[in-house]
Amino acid sequence: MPQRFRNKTISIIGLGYIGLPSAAAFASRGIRVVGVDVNQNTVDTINQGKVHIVEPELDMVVHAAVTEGYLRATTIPEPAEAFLIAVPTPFRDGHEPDLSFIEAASKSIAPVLKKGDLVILESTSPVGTTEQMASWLAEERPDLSFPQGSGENSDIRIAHCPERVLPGHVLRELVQNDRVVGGLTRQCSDAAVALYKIFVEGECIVTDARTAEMCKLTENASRDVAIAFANELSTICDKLDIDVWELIRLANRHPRVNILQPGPGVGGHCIAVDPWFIVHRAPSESRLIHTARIVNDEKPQWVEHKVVQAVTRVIREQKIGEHDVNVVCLGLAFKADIDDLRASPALEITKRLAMRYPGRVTAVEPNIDNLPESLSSLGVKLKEQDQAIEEAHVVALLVDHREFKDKNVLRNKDVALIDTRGIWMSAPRQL
Ligand code: SAJ
Repeated sequence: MPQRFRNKTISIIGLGYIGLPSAAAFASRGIRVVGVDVNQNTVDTINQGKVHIVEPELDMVVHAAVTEGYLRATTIPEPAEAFLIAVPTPFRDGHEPDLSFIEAASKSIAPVLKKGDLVILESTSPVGTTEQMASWLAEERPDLSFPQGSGENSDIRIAHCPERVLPGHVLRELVQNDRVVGGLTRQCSDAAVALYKIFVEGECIVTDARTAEMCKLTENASRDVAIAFANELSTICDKLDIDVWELIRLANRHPRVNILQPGPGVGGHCIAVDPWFIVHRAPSESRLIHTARIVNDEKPQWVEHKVVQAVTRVIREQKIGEHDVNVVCLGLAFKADIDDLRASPALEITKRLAMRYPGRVTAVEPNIDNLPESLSSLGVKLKEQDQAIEEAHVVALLVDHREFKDKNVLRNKDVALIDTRGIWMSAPRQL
């Protein structure tokens, strides 16, 4: 372990999908960690050695860290030598970045800051936010000096180091991924690198704070644009009666082509959000990034339209009433093999269909036990795959969960299929 943080305390502000795994990673290396969260339930759960989020192996690591006394949670910040801010950065109406959580977190740690401390912003942030955070801290603590005023001689070191981990693989990626570290000065970066080296095995690459902010936004915007290309291809191919999955497989045989997979839209709290932070700061220049957001955001509506067409066809061909048609949505999560329904296109499509066909929509989601209120209140039922398919007239395959990939239960069944993930290509009817 680097000498600099031996026997020191690290405080993580925000114990969510990034903060809690990071806290656990430091604590599991024998570092004293104080986790801070505004939610008392979260704090109580962690102090009992339990977790409030689903992430493979996190429960074990947190349990060990708490039992061995390295990790403790609280609602009120305490003095520490390094503070790591990992709070949400959503957007408001009009896709304007909402920095209020970062502002509140900065102001909450300001009273306990002391000379020599390091503050790192991990939250994905629009360009300029680290400098903004430094100003908030300086306003609260005029008795301390900060890099924006005192350069390398400042009392407090400040850096941005965006998280880049993939949900479902967080503990492994936290350790193995390279980290981009952008200090407000070189010594700020060096202090941050020394901190991350406690558990990061990937390379810590130093740049300035603005480039580090833009780097994270660029990574997610790049993926969003690539997915938008695949989604656009899927609607073009539908119109031209071409199998988009075969097309992409063939095009990807070219040594310099690597097209991603179409889906029902882009979900989660990262890829569908972060590109807007670029668009907001440089609207006239971000034409491609902006358009990709629109293409991906409109895909759920397109899928809904395909389901409606299928229902109409079934009614006509099977001579049944609209009130007798059973629509089954396979998958609700925002991507495969997770239980996270946040900002999920599959959830949005299921809701839209439930409003259109009240009482006729069934959901299958192997990773949850109960439907969210937003669906149960619309009369959606949650069923096992086999039973739901047995009663189905129209099936919308929305998430490529392993349970669906493993077993194509539609074989030999006369149902209309809208396969948004292209995993049941041999199904009897492809719309
Ligand atoms: N998706 C497709 N087609 C694809 C790939 C993804 O439709 O070919 C969809 C998924 O189904 C999902 C959405 O995109 O709805 C996002 O999923 P994802 O797996 O691409 O990304 P996230 O949101 O789980 O995590 C991303 C990652 N960023 C990149 O891969 C550049 C992760 O490394 C980041 O740390 C994370 O965002 C974050 O926190 O910003």
